[in-house]
Amino acid sequence: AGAGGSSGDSSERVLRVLGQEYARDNMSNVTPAVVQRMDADLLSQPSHPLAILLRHIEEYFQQDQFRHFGRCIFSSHRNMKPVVTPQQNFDSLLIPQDHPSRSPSDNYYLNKDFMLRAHTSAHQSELISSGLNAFICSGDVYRRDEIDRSHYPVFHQTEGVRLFSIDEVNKMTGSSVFAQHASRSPEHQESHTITTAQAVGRDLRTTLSGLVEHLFGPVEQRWVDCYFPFTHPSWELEILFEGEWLEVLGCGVMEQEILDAAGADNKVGWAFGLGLERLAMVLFGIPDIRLFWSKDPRFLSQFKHDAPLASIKFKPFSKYPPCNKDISFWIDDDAFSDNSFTDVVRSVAGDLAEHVALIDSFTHPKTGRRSRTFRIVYRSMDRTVTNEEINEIQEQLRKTVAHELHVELR
Ligand code: FA5
Ligand code: MG
Repeated sequence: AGAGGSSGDSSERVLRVLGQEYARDNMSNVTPAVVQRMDADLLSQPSHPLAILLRHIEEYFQQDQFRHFGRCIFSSHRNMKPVVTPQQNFDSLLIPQDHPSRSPSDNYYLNKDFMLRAHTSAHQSELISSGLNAFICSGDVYRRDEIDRSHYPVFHQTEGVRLFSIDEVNKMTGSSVFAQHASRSPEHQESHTITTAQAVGRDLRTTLSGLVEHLFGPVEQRWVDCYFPFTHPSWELEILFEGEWLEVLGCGVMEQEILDAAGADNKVGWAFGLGLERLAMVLFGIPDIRLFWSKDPRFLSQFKHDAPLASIKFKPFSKYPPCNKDISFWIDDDAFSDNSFTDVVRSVAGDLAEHVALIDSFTHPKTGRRSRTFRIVYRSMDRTVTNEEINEIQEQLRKTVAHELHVELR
């Protein structure tokens, strides 16, 4: 079954993804349900809410404040291929060899050499190497994850990068850019002076607060210190929405080592990555992430490509009743991960699976076998499901789980 994966029909020796063939190996864990989503190209459908949001983001970066003698500073990229190498997704970003984010239980690998990008940061290095100083880069990203209203194995990100030359930083700070023999502190990297790090960080936060205001109008925001292997210092931006603080993006001052390796050793820069679904859910009041994949006209007709942003508010259609089913099993395979189970649920139940909750988990004190009980909430977005059809799906799920994940049903 590969690395805890449910690889669909794993008797096929090659995987076909976007017209290319990839030889399967023991890292392959991409599922047909995910590959099928790769043609959707939601960002290119003019009236899709994600496309509307992205257009407004792109529009912000074309405003006068981001022009130099009338020319846009930021170029916009939407066509970078989602199949990348682990080198692009991890190594180029200084993510250590043993970092947990590389695990096959969190990522979709085509084989040991290729994977579906887990973030748009995978393209930072190549775009900088190509000579760009400022860009945004948007596309679909893929992660093996839990199933609930805000998680889907495919979502979309926009990456932003801006580099500054030594002259530009000098103009902002009036002092030198690079530090000699300094050590890293919470405020700056070893090769940056503190004034450089502060000026770049300030420009980053001003740019992003401006973006949020461009999209939302006045809204309460706060910056939270955080950690990424590819930026330092790093922050997350949270916005207050209906009484709750929501994380919408991660960002920071780019690690100089990344710029050096990409041939921009005489520049400093910032980068950010934001989740388009999260922003769109908040901005338009969309309650469930599955709706972005809906073909239901009651959903799609509510979004008009030329409507002013502030006028777009989703009116949910009535919710249909859920149907809950539990499944319990003993695990006999060390490679089992909870995400390998949720992948099987996605493959068998498709978008009828609204939520998967781990409701019980224990290890038998004598045999050492692990046990899991999951509750699956089935619900359709556009009709009432019958107990009969869900029983059939649940039966299929039990068979597939037993067969592919090497578990013993209880
Ligand atoms: C990253 O992906 C970093 N690459 C962001 C970054 C870029 C940091 C450049 C610094 C410099 P993170 O995993 O936190 O970080 O995801 C970034 C954003 O994507 C989150 O803030 C959130 O808005 C969105 N996001 C993350 N996971 C999901 C998910 N499962 N479903 C929907 N949106 C998600
Ligand atoms: Mg995060």
